[in-house]
Amino acid sequence: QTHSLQHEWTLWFLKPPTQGLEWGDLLKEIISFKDVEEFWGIFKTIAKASMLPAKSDYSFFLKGIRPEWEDPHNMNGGKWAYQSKHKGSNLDELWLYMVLAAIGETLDPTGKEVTGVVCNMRRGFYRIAVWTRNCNDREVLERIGLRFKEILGISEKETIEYSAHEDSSKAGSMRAKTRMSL
Ligand code: M7G
Repeated sequence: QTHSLQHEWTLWFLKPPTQGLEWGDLLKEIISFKDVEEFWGIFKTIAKASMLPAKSDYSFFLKGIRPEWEDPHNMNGGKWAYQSKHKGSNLDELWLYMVLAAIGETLDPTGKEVTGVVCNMRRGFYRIAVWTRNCNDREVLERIGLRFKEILGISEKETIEYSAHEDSSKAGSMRAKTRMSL
């Protein structure tokens, strides 16, 4: 017996940059799944996020949506992001909670906003993000942001920040202005 998910999801991997390759060439579609058992089969065999080389990403997105700003389902949207130092963190656990919340669809009370979740491994830090289709409905975004904090157990002292993909694509991810924080 299998336990179906509400939607089919796809795992993506972004390889660290190689000379001569563009961002889009580094992005690899790995595998899709539509039930809980298939998900566990995949998750337990892939490398833990904390073991990935710097500058690589894992993403889980609804099947048919690429983890890119340019995808029509993402282009008007943005992301809630939580960034933390790698050292001493429980990154692997937090990433698993995030993925389970995405595929179990417990992150998004509207059931329509979330397109996927991303884990960026960077030198000395990581970033976990939830991507949304729209970036203007502050009430909806706030609800998703609060769930995000709750799922990751983010303390009062730490904040998450929302940025629009449009701003990231113009200014670069690190410099995109923060539209909301929680
Ligand atoms: P990042 O991975 O969001 O954050 O973007 P980082 O600065 O912490 O590494 C890093 C760079 O990757 C961007 O400045 C872009 O050059 C490229 N990049 C990232 N994303 C998510 C996209 C995307 O969706 N589309 C394109 N074309 N480039 C991207």
